[in-house]
Amino acid sequence: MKKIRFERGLILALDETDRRKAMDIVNSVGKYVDAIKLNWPIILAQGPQIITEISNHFKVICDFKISDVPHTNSMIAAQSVKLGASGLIVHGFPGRDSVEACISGSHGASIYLVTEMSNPGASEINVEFADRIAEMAVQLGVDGIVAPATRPDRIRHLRGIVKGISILSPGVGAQGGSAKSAIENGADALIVGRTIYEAHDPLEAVSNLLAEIKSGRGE
Ligand code: NUP
Repeated sequence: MKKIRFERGLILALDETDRRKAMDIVNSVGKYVDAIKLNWPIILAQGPQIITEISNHFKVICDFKISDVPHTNSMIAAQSVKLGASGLIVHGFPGRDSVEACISGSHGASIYLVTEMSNPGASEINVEFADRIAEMAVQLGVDGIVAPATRPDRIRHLRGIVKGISILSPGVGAQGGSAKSAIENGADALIVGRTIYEAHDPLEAVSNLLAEIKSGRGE
């Protein structure tokens, strides 16, 4: 399977549950982003076939934060890929065996491990073991990690651990993070939802974000 490349540095988090609105946004901004990330809200609202429908035209990352025992993880990964996913977001905290099951179940799809979540509460417990998950990501040879744009200092720190694999950063805009700062601190791509799909003009929102990403990359 062809790996997802983050040339533009932007992933649309399509958490819009209204089918028409969601498809309008996909049709207008799809070609300007590197991938479209689908999470439980749209899957539960529209059914898993939405993965297939969108993946017929664009790269899809399924953000199911897969975090079960190995056997179940492997089945979730396989079913997601069968429906059309090119990438999967997986939790690292259940341990190496559970992540390895996602890798083998996904038949070459890209795997991104969540190191630490972008919400403030992640500081309670999650931050403590994020470095170990980042180390595991490197050891297992996954394609990247998910790290918080809300804490750019943590992106920079984790970048020091995961040289050579991608960092995807959610938390820009609605959660308070800055696009430019996340990129400057080592993110390869931003995961952005509400700032795009709730915008009066989603295409304009994408174009503003792409300009910030370019500036963060020093282009
Ligand atoms: O740590 C994470 N934070 C986060 O927001 C890991 C994630 N996968 N996400 C997802 O990114 C979240 O579930 C949502 O789909 C998207 C961010 O959306 P928004 O805050 O830009 O609307």
